[in-house]
Amino acid sequence: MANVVVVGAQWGDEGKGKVVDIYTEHADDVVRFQGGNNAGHTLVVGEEKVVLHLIPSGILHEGKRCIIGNGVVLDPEVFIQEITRLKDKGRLKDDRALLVSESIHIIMPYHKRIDIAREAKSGEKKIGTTGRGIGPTYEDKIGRRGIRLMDLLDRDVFARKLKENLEEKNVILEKLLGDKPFTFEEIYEQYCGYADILRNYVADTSLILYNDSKAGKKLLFEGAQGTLLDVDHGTYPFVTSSSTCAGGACTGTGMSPRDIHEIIGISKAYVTRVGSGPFPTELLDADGEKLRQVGHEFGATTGRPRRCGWFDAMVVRYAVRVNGLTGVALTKLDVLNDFETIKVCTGYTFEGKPLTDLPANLAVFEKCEPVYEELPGWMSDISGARTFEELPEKAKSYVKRLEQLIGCPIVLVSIGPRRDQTIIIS
Ligand code: 2SA
Ligand code: MG
Repeated sequence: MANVVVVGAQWGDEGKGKVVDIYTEHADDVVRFQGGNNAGHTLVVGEEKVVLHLIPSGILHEGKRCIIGNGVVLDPEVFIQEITRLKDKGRLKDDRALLVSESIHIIMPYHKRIDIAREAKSGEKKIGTTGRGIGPTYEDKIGRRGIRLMDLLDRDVFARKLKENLEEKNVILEKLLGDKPFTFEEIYEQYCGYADILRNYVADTSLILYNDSKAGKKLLFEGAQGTLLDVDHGTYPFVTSSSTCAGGACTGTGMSPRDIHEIIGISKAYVTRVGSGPFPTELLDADGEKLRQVGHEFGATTGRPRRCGWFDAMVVRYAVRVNGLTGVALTKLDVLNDFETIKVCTGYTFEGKPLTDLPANLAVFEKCEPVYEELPGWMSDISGARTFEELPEKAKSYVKRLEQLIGCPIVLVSIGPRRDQTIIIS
């Protein structure tokens, strides 16, 4: 295995954390390339449960280098909380095991306030954001007025940029959103304090990755959210504001596409989504509630109940295409243990006509009807299986059918939260 990108193949929360944790054993550097603390990776290491929002989960393995690339947006307060918690637990003994790009954009208090105020004002049309200031921070990045880590580390540059930004942000907050403005002082001193801690982690991460890769080290790129939440390729506007697809691993780190060798998509054996937007296979009945309860489908970041539905092969087939997936890891198969019949969406119809590919137009997507195929459930506990052969015939048939429908090999099946509850197929 060489350099690997792991991305979500659905709407996020596919169980990437666990799969990344497994792949980490073969990697030297673990890298995040987009998103921020809107992500939430829950990991179970032995008896210990660890939730990480910003720091790559590779940090739980000694001797790995963890990198937060330029494509991420960083909330210094959350970053400092996470390192403090890790250190309290005896982890992150060497500060240089964690490096942050000097070009990373910083989430400011006004970004969070604008995110929350805009959502509150949007009523029916709200996106259902995590309220972490992610969108407004990326807006400033693309609008060329963002504050990067290198700016924050220079007190004069930071003062100038903060003043310029506040002039505009306070107008937005007060006049447009009816919210409280910020004073320069309340942010400046606090953020200069954060800068003193961040200084220990800053690096030219693009150069480090290049040199590591050239030296034969293995890099693992850890995506957050999922393909259908990509700002370009997702269900816009019900998306996050970053490039969640495999291409984001290059723009978000400075690595060349030629240095990526494997792209693994993570997909649940069913589908979940948090926030608003189309979801053709959503179940609003007892089956949906059963998936939520059995699968513990509540957001790791906000605790919100996730919307649940049957596996949608249209969605994952699309993820195979736009990411160029070389393999799919299928997670949470065990959540389906107790269903007599399992439905799988093989295609959609729109106004009675069949569709073979996902519609780009949201108005069409919203009106798509799923076409289902029914498969028999295995009605037994599979969490003890350790090889594909040990799975019940009906569970094997389910996995094989999904593989056919998505047109990509399923290389791993996860049947429980623990590391050992994983079947590696190839
Ligand atoms: P934002 O905050 O601007 O990124 O929100 C925009 C949309 O993106 C969705 N989104 C997510 N969907 C699933 N999982 C996410 N991360 C957390 C987790 C979610 C949580 O990993 O558990 O705890 O609630 C995530 N992050 C963003 C969001 O719901 C909006 O639809
Ligand atoms: Mg998650």
